[in-house]
Amino acid sequence: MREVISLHLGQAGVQVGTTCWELYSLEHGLDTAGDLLNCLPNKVEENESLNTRRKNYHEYGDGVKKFTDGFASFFQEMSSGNYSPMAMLVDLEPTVIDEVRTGKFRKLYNPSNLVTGTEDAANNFGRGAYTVGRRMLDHVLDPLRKMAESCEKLQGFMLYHSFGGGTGSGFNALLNENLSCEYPKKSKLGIAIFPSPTMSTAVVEPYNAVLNTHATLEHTDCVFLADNEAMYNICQTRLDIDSPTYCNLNRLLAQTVSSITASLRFKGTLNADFTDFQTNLVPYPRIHFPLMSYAPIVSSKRVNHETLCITDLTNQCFDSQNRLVRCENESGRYMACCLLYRGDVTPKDVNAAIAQIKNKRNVKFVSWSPTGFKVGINNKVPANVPEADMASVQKAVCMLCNTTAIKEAWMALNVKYNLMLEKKAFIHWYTGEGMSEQEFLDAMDDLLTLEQDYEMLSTEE
Ligand SMILES: Nc1nc2c(ncn2[C@@H]2O[C@H](COP(=O)(O)OP(=O)(O)OP(=O)(O)O)[C@@H](O)[C@H]2O)c(=O)[nH]1
Ligand SMILES: [Mg+2]
Repeated sequence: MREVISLHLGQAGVQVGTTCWELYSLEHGLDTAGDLLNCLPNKVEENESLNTRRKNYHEYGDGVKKFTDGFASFFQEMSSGNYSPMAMLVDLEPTVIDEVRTGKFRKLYNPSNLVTGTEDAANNFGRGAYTVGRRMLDHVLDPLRKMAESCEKLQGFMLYHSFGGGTGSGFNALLNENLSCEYPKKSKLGIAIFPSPTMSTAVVEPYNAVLNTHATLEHTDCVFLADNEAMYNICQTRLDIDSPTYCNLNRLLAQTVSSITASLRFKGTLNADFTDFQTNLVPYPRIHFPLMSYAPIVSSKRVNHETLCITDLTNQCFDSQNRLVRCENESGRYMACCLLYRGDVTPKDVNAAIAQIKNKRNVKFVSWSPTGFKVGINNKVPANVPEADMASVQKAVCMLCNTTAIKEAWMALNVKYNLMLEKKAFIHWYTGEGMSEQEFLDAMDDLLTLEQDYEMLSTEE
């Protein structure tokens, strides 16, 4: 068994995370308290009885119960016989996690894995990484160590967080550094909310995002990016939601993340594991920020008017409208591309779809990675929460692509950062928490280099 520990940091990390776990519970047939339900959500699986499922999950050898299914890489069995997410929810302030403690899924989570402090990082990387965050660190590392020790063979960590929040940026940086020390061989994958080009909840988001990226660039292996503006637009235009809320955005993101983790949670014909993602998606250690796309994104109202064949779904993933990060740079070049299919999908259909993509003029790969496709197929049909915005479908695809088009997003971020830094605006909040101006300058240089790296990769013949 190869376990994955999920770490959900700050408001965005926790809220995106709990939305993912709601979906995972449904996919694996668990109720809100983590008890195995009698039936799975999808009709095709109705004939799989509870006993068969228990048997599939467990194997009794020498009187010892062992898991045989990927399910156990994400869920842990409790002494009550119920299952609990192998996850920690962490926030420097209590209100967001208190909602989990009192909400519908309060029995799902192990209370010792819900960690809160008393004052948040106030949108300040410095508070998250140095002052307030540091005081909180041991309260997180202790239960984490316990969880890690209970693993048969820990595969790595998934960190969910925003780039813009003080906890999401600063505490993420601090934790990354500590994880690298304590678990140097374990992979770290991120699911991060990137600051949107025009929507923002705090003026200092660019500072936090750049400081976080600088601090974690050498610690983290791969970070999948989503931005709220892109997801907001998708919800409005594709799912007919007039004023999307975080809940709507998080459901869209959770569905995508679920496709990424499906290959880790379920057996499959062509599965991709943690190392596969990295090997295929990260050509150079620093160039580790793939974009996510998903298809089909369609409301129940419209689903009957759509063709959902594999070729169409694959094509939709290459449409910038289906990307969870806004960057429409058509001159961008693909360096690597993972296509993760779910449901009723055959390798033959996939090969045909990819052959067609290769002939498309607007899908350009860099010359040194001409056919970089990695394919995953998982037969589990996507599930849907009862009040979902998206229609229930029998197949779906998530694309993770490392494209130079992302340099646009970094450029926009760097411009905002540099403008504020030139005027030394808001810097006193950070120096007040013990940070030096030099750290701001180092971060600026590092991110400019990153931008140039992407630029170079996109023009290289
Ligand atoms: N998609 C999504 N984005 C969120 C959510 N909550 C906050 N954000 C975004 O996250 C950024 C702000 O960071 P938060 O996660 O709220 O901050 P935090 O990590 O709790 O840090 P502090 O509150 O400063 O301690 C902004 O860009 C918000 O738009 C959420 O539930 N979903
Ligand atoms: Mg917060």
